[in-house]
Amino acid sequence: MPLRDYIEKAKEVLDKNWMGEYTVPSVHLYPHQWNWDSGFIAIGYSRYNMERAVREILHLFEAQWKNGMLPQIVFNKNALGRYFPEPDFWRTDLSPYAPDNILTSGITMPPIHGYAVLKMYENAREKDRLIPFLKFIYPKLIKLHEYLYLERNPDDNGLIYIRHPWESGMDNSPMWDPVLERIDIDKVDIPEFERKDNKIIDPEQRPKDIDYKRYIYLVDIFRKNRYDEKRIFEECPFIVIDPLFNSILCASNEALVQIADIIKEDYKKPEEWFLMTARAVRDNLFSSEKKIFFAYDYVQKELIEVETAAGFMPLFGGIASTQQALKIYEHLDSLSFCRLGEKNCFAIPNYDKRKKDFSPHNYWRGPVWININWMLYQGLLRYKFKQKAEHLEITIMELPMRFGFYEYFDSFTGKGYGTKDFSWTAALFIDLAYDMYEKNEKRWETRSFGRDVILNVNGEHIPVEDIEEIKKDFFCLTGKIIDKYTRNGTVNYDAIRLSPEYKLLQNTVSKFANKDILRFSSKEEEMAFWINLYNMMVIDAIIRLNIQGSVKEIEGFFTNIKYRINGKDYSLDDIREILKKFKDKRVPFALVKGTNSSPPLRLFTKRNIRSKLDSAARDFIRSPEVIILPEEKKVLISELFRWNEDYFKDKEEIIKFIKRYVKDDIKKEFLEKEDDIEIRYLLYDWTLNG
Ligand code: 2M8
Repeated sequence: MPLRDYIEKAKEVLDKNWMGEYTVPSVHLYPHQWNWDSGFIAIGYSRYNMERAVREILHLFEAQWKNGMLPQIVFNKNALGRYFPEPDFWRTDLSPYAPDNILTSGITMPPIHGYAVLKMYENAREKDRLIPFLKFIYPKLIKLHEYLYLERNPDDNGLIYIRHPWESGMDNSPMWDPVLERIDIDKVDIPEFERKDNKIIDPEQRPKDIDYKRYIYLVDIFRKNRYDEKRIFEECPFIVIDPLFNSILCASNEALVQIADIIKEDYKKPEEWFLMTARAVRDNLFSSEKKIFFAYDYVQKELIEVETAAGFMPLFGGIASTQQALKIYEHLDSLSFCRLGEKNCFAIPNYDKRKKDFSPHNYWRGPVWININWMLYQGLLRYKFKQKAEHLEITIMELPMRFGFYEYFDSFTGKGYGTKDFSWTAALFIDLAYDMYEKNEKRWETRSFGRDVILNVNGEHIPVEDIEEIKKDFFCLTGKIIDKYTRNGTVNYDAIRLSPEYKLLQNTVSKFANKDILRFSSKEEEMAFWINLYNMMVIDAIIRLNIQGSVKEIEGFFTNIKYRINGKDYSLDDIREILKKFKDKRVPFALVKGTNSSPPLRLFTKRNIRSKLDSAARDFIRSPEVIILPEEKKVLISELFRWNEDYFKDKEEIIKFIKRYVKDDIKKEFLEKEDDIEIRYLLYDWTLNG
């Protein structure tokens, strides 16, 4: 299905959740308007329906409290009774600040709105038409931030606290465990209540009852104190400084500076706020040893040393110093949070997946969330971690494409959890998909040589040498380069460029130009030679042509870039043609194209070729490039299959081949028995694998 059709599907989700003035996160589970959800949703709308984006934000700000607080939930009076807790429980009417005639909860959420409004402006085709909206909303955004800096900034240093896990948006994050566990539910009074969420969604995927008891205990403190911030601050056991909340605040402060500039307002205030909070987060929440930012428990006066995705969010807020960014990147791109090229690992899970209490399916305790990944994607771009950013971009688009617009996803299998048809998943998918459309053509600035480029001819006189020796050198250097400079599918092109092995390899391949090296003692040797040659030629071309982002930068990469062998020139496509004569379906999975979607590099020799081809095919079939979904009667596969029609003539051949390498019994049985399987192709990630 083309990308355009998925965009339509995402729009259908938003249409379904659109209530006329705002969008609910999900009709069944969350039937009201939510604070930060609306920010993300407005970003999605601004790509194709600016009027809705504007109305979404306006409706939320109509419910802004008189003290500036923007509530977590704006309740729909006609949908009461389906969610817990609702206004009868919150009793915000006890506060002098609650808005008149509008029902809300009594807490706030991460202030993404300044950032979202700027994005709307950036996405607007007719920018001038958005100016009145910017002028109207700007003072309200300032008022929201003012509330945070006045009421939630106890040390006056810009570190803003939250007073409920729901305010973090990451409700049952393991980050909050140590703080919540101090509330001894047997010793405190907890009002009676009845949950609704776990009747709609499998309780295994939701917070536990004990969590809810503590959530409710906190709400009870708020209402008893009539939402008076000072009194709550004295009594509340949950006062924490969250790196996610503060990073989002910084991103919005920065956006407010820009908005002020656009509408010609003074931007001193948001600028000062940005600098103050950024500095305080840098100085107080960073752990150089653990390579991450932590939350701070204001009551215990200590860092909460629990590693979650929130700890990378200072990339999004533009807070991290360059050194801090490099440090946290090491942690972000590691086995704890899915490393580039790691098998069966999607995007960035919300919690360190190597921890014992990591859960792949429970809410904020492990699964992948699209909004968090979307913000991390922006942060990675900002700090120029380009390869990871582009890989993340594709993965977070693929999750909903492959599995549906779910609330959260399993980072090992990609399966969707929580509610279906979730608004911010759809909205942020739209945002990325529109970007992808715009970028696709001009994604990589292409260069064309308009002629063949022969890589291995440098005009030097090559002395006569034994052909077998040359070939031996070639195999040996290929092995060394793969061993030393590649790891889990990632190639360190810069290190290869400077390495002695690469110099020798260049020298060796230049000897091919006028030597008859195409004489082989066996079919195995010939196959291994061509496969290695293909893979090394890709590396050589990437380095010599100084390719930065993708082989797509070079027009005719596969047809015009060539090696000369004994006077005849061979392009990568020519080599692929030659390899076809062996009629071995595993070959396409041994060839590397220098992309993130390529299989990892391997050395092939006449001795190991049979087993290596087998492991290449097996690893590919068991990687995220092939997804088998028995419940949906679908198999999602890499475009590689489509490009190798000579090997795979029809669906039956593809299925038969995949079946050979599938481990899981249920999937195997499905492939054997089901005759109505739908094949779909995945996005191919052309980003350079290095
Ligand atoms: C979830 O939180 C609400 C409470 O705010 C809930 O569990 O009932 C969180 O995922 C939160 O981040 C999100 O804004 C909200 C609505 O999507 O649901």
